[in-house]
Amino acid sequence: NKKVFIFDLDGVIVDTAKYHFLAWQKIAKELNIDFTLEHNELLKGVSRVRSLDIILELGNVEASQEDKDKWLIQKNEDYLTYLVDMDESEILPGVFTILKFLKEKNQPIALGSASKNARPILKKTGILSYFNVVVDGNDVTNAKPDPEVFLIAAKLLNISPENAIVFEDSVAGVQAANIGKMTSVGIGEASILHEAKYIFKDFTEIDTDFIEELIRK
Ligand code: G16
Ligand code: MG
Repeated sequence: NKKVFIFDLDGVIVDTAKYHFLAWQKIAKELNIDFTLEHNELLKGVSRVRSLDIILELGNVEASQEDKDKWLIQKNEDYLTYLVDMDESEILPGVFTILKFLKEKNQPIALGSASKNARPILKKTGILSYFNVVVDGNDVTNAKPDPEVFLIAAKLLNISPENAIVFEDSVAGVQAANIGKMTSVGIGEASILHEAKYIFKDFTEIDTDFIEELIRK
């Protein structure tokens, strides 16, 4: 059975969460909202629009659509300034090894991210060519834990969801994979990602035997 290996972006391939955090923190400061690294966990895997709503809820701030739109633009413009200097060195440890192994084995590779900035990030880090399809925040209407983003990726490659393996660092993303009847592989803390079928701290803990086993299954 042909498989597809679907990668989330932020927290799996690159650590852009730190840049999202810095950009959101500026908005929060302006609004006098206390926004900590701990709060930032709530935004992982969550869309830009929903992220702003979560921050406003934290500060009990009600805002007009006009203001929200302004902050969303401001946040993204600031976020983009952090991406300017991004290069291959920001690919998280162990990721290249697995991508190369999958390519050697002729396995389809997909990106399934909530971000609308996914393509420029893949280009800047030099790994866009590894991906057979890229499905991101521009292509979906329903955010994770809705499985839409992963289902579209599998469908584009003509592979049934049961034959899709999803690497995710967020709870919502793991749930999305499970709801979509895909094999979920959590990347991060076992205590947080316990709903995942398999869990690894990072890609350096995944060996090629494990990947081979997933291919054969
Ligand atoms: C990423 C991040 C989220 C971010 C979202 C939207 O998702 O984890 O924190 O809010 O993208 O990003 P943007 O503002 O660039 O559209 P993922 O799915 O790659 O982990
Ligand atoms: Mg993520």
